[in-house]
Amino acid sequence: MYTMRQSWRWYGPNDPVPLEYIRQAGVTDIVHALHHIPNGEVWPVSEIKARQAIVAEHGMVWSVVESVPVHEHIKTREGEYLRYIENYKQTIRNLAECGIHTITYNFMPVLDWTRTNLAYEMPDGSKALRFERAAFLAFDICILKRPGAREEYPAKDIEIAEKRFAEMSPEEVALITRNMIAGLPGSEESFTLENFQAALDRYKGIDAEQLRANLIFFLQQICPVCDEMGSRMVIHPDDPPYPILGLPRILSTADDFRKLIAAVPNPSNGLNLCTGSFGVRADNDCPAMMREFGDRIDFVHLRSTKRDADGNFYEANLLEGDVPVYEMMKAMLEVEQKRGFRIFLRPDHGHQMCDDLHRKSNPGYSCYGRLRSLAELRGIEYAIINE
Ligand code: DNO
Repeated sequence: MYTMRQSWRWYGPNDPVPLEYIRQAGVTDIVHALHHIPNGEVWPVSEIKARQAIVAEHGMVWSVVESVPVHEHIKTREGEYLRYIENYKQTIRNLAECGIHTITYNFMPVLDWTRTNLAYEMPDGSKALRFERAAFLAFDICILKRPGAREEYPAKDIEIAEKRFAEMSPEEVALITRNMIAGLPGSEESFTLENFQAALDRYKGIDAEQLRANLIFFLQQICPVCDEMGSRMVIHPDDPPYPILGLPRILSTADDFRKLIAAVPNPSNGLNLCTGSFGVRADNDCPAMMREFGDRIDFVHLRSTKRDADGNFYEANLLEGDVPVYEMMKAMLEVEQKRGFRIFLRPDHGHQMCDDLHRKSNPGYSCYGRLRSLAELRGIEYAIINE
């Protein structure tokens, strides 16, 4: 019986949740990146090995990279993109030499994942991450004052933005601005309001089809190296899964991934099925995606979001959101038995709860909150395999 490989994201020696705790969560595999290496530069073998040794001292294995960041020049195909692609290939080779073969990345322009509120209080007193559409509109239209934004949105949205903005204190304006652009953990870029607009402007001539062509070009270069090394690139979906701030997004639905594998059929072209990101759209069926793309899914982020009719969503308790977690687990286990492969599974974006509320942790990457999710996932798996 193949079972999930229980994994956990560790940000490195400064992560407030140390490896000692992670081990006690029952985890076998660590998800990690060399965050101190600037985007676009090669990860040296010596640095990879040094980190592997620290993880090994704690009785676990560094198995998945999240992420080798894709330099903005590669996404826009300008400047030094060819050099960055060569560097990326070398990093893949170096990781393979160290025995690491699963590499997560994303192709979201400018920003990685985005939330307006990092401490949304739940009825039970725990705190969740939230995307509030009105606050987001207020940021785009009234705070950033993005050129063209007023013409893009319907009048009703402009009204919502203005009303929400009028209610905001200067502190709230500063907080939302920071949450939107200062870089959530794992997103390797961070901005000020001034240079943020300049970063958006670099995408002026790039629509979704152009961005997709740039991603395909990137994969056409990288995948042959991965195939040779027995490695796999698993793309993380857009979060939230639709265009924001006038930027194109191209990995938001099953159809987006179908297009990607039609263009680059190499076996190393894979998917990181993040149920919380895809699950924000009612038209995404995560268990069906698992069954359709299972051969290419080596890594899963399991979390559940809860959306409402106004376009807001928050990160719900795992079993109380919109994602059918039990169905997902069944689909994953079926795929594993068929493939004879154990998928890496990590809990994602836990609530801040219990002692998490009194310590600093990376937003979404609390200790107890993720422990709760992992325990629930383990229980579901245990029940299914013992049926
Ligand atoms: C958020 C994460 C993302 C993810 C990247 C992958 O919590 O899931 O930041 O790591 O998009 O490249």
